[in-house]
Amino acid sequence: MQTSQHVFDQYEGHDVTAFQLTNDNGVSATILSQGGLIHEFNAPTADGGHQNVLLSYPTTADYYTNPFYVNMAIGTAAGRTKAAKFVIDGKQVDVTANEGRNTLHGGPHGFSSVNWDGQTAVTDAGATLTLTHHFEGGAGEFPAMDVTITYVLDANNTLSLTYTATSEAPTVFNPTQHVYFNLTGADSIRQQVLQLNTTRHLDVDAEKLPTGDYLDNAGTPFDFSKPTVLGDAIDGMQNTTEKGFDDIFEVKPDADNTIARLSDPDSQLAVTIHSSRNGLVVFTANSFTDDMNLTIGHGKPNMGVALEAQNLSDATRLPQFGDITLKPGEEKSYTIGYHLSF
Ligand code: FUC
Repeated sequence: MQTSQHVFDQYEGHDVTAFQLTNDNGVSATILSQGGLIHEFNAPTADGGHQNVLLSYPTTADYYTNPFYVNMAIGTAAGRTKAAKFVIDGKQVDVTANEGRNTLHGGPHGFSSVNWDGQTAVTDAGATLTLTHHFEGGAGEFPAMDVTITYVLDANNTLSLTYTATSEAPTVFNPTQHVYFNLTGADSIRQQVLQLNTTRHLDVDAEKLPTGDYLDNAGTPFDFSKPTVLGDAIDGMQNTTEKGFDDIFEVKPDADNTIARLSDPDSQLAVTIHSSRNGLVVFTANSFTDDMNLTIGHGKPNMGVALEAQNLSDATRLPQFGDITLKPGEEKSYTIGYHLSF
């Protein structure tokens, strides 16, 4: 187990630090202080090299030219908060809209927007990075919060991210990581295979806001109950506006919190996602375009698949989705694990 760090580059006038976590099996993860984004997650290959299972960009600024939050930490509220407001205990909090009249992924000053302080360590749990940030709050912002994200790469090839927060005023806390997987570096994930622990997904309106209704997956392209070739499922979505998935699945974590597994049939590579919460957004990068210069080439639809583990979004408006509140005096933590097998 080891950790290292170096100055990755500069972004908006400050240094961006790259923190690398490596285990004894040759698995490594590189996390940037800017946006808490996971720059690379590498599996060892038979020829002594490594395979990055995420989409990556060469520079920090490149990540921010892409509007789709590539690999970034997302919070305090993943997904869409309708009409840029939420109500807790009868009190309304107004925040800033950044997608039409709604607030997407924690708004313009969310977890993805800041340069986090970082500290590495090797502990019994594994190679560890702790990112911390104090969000100031203020008018149009989510209430002030202290947030820690702990990234641990363990001896069993699991990279786990634990988001912990406290706040002085009632707020919401529903973090995720917007990782885009592509297990092979091919220019599309159509050949890769996805299985989800889910029987239903959410009905959404024209603004992609959940209506509160659930839709059955069975008998539709949303049925990932068995390992399913993504290209086949995407073909079944060609009559939708997205021509692919940008959808919120209600997931049922099993005994070890497995909610999803993405695998490549040609190699032994697979990623299993663990989360104790009830939501997973699947976004098949339908809107990636040629002007995006990723490390594996120009952007194109279905170049990666974002698998965003979270609580079902906007749950203060739709309480049947569960509890995403964070109240003064409470500390809440959520963990997402990505287990690599190869
Ligand atoms: C997912 C989608 C959104 C958006 C974002 C970057 O969360 O639901 O539509 O594209 O990713």
